Amino acid sequence: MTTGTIREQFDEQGFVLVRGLFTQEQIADWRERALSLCSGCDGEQPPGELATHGFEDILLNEDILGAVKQVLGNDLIYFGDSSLHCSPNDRTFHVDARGDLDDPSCTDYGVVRCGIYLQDHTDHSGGLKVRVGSHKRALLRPGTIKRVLKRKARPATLLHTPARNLKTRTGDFIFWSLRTHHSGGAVILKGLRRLAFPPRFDALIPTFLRLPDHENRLALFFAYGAPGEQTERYIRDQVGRRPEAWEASTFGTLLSSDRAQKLGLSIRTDGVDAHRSVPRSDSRSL
Ligand SMILES: O=C(O)CCC(=O)C(=O)O
Repeated sequence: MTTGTIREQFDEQGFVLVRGLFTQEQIADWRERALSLCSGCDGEQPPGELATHGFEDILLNEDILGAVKQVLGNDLIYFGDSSLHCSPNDRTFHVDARGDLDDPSCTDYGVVRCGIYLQDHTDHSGGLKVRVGSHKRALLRPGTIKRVLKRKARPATLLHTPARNLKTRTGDFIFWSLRTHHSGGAVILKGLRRLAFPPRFDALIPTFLRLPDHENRLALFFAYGAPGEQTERYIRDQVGRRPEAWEASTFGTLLSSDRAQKLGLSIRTDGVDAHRSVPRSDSRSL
């Protein structure tokens, strides 16, 4: 995929799907490691971010960073927001932008989530569902209605866009705006694979009508931000959440600063620092 199409796809759709960015060997290796980390977690995420679990090469992967830079610009920040999912999230459309006070119809958002699904989701349900173009819309809820009534966002931001199941193959890479409405656990119908319903409706579709789920549905998620107020607000919000995840994270030492710096990636350890009683000498903002 060329630079132009990455940026265009993101602007139009709120997500980018890059086919075949990784080899089958890479995926098999990551999947084996993920399976062993997930065994004994009872479907929960193992605490700690991805570098802590030995996936630092993914966070520093030049192809991934190159694609994300087409959208966020050349300076990226990794602040420890990443995880291994051992099962899909609840089926519901949600957004992950935090403290987002700007009108989505006329502003960009500076943080993206990247996803690598470690199994096929063309012949299996359980992948990602998005509302196409919803990064320019707001989720319908009291706060966003109030913002429209106060004329801080345009009424059209409350209109929903169509749902689509992103049928990823092993080796594909996806990233999306944290404003994009999305859900895990997408159900693909047998025989009518292009149809996509809202997540709550998916939950009602009988098993015999849907493509099967994988027994172990594993996915890696990680976020990068562009320097700016939106990223700062997001980091401040995340630092206050999930203390056990921060306590288990050691990415400040694992992600070599020189290597990250050469790739245009700043490492921020605000979250780890806030949840450690003794300040760490190796914590830094590069
Ligand atoms: O589990 C998935 O496929 C979606 C993950 C998700 O909702 C998220 O990362 O916010």
